[in-house]
Amino acid sequence: MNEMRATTSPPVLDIAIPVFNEERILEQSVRALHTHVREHIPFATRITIVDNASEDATRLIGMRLAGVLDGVRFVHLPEKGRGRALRSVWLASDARVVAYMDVDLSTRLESLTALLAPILSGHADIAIGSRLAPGARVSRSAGREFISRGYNLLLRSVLHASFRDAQCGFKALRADVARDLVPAVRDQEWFFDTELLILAQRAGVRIQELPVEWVEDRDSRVNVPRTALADLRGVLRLVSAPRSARARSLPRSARPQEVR
Ligand SMILES: Nc1nc2c(ncn2[C@@H]2O[C@H](COP(=O)(O)OP(=O)(O)O)[C@@H](O)[C@H]2O)c(=O)[nH]1
Ligand SMILES: [Mg+2]
Repeated sequence: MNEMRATTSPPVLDIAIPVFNEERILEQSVRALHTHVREHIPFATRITIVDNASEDATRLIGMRLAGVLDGVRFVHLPEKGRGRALRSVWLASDARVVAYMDVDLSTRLESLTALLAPILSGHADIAIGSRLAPGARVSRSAGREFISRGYNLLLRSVLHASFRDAQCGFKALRADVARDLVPAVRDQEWFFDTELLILAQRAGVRIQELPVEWVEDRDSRVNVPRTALADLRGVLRLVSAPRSARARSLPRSARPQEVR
């Protein structure tokens, strides 16, 4: 890991922005998030751009932004995988709450405060944006909508998922809960989110869904058929997870408490 800039005191919140070949929007998105955080988030917050093996100017832009924007750092990993990026940043973070959002800012930044509120107040351990919860307003292609609905229906029927949208790129959780759960998550790519949430649910961790306003950015890094197949394999693996793994006791950190 190559940290280009370190903040002096531990922040309360660390927001990871996973990026792969995002030279076109990286700068404007990070600047928009940086401004939003400065104006609306009343506690110390770090933004961590985390790049895996980008082949364009993402790395140069990310390093430059870390150099000029206070509280922004850049991390580079040699191997691809969005789950790998989140795992790496979250487990190494000294913040009390860790989060991530997609660089295309498909979810409105105005939702960030509402995402964090249940965690900071001690009412939830994980908060996730949801495009399929009542109240969500979503603009995306019919194909992605269909796949998303079908996939999440499968999670609810086969894995008894208590949440409606596993894959929204807008999530936050207590850092100690991340440290308990993330090492057990095997997938390092797109199934990472689903696996994390299913393990959390099985461990009795409290997950809260926030209906979001989502405007799809058609510029996507997702290979839909390949990712769908990997997701199905992941679901099968979790269905057949040994009983002992399913019955894992509540992590010490998952006990209700306020984040201070
Ligand atoms: N670090 C990292 N980020 C990735 C990787 N693949 C995709 N991303 C990022 O994950 C986020 C969501 O990707 P996107 O293509 O918008 O997904 P979609 O909205 O589901 O089509 C974006 O910020 C991407 O740059 C990867 O291998 N590593
Ligand atoms: Mg996107």
